Amino acid sequence: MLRASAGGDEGLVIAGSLTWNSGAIHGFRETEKSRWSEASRAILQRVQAAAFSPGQTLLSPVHVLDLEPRGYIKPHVDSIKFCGATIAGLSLLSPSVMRLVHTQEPGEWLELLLEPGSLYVLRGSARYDFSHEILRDEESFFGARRVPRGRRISVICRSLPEGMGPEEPGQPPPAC
Ligand SMILES: O=C(O)CCC(=O)C(=O)O
Repeated sequence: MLRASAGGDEGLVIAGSLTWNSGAIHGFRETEKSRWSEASRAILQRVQAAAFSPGQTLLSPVHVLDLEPRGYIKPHVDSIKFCGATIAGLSLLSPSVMRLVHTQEPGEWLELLLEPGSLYVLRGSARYDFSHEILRDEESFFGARRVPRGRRISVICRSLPEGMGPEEPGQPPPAC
């Protein structure tokens, strides 16, 4: 895990990668954030209520990924060592296209148009049997519709891997 910070807990930081998706992401900065303003915390609570069941424990802190306009994410399945059964991502700023491809049946695929402010949830088969990726600008089409890529920020909540002890069960991230 490569870590460096600018601006302490508030800063977006590194040009490296956190452990669960090492090498998959290009043209990005990222950070893990555990302290949020009250307004942001209220949004995170809505995300968590929509995406996770009450019994699930969330990984804390929350992953924030800042993709530059030319940045992209190669197909990958998040490691079960670092991520549990649910991944929920809030997309901000630029629209983008997420493609899911079945890892055993590459002919089985689908694409999601991620508008700013939209939430996607990967669980069940989508979480474990399909890779996910964010298309680079040149390939960024949703059907026939061109989806030009600008800077995109995503806020990603994950459940804890099964068998890992809860850090703060059921608790949303603390406010700043
Ligand atoms: O930016 C996103 O919404 C997806 C991030 C992702 O693929 C990951 O962190 O595994």
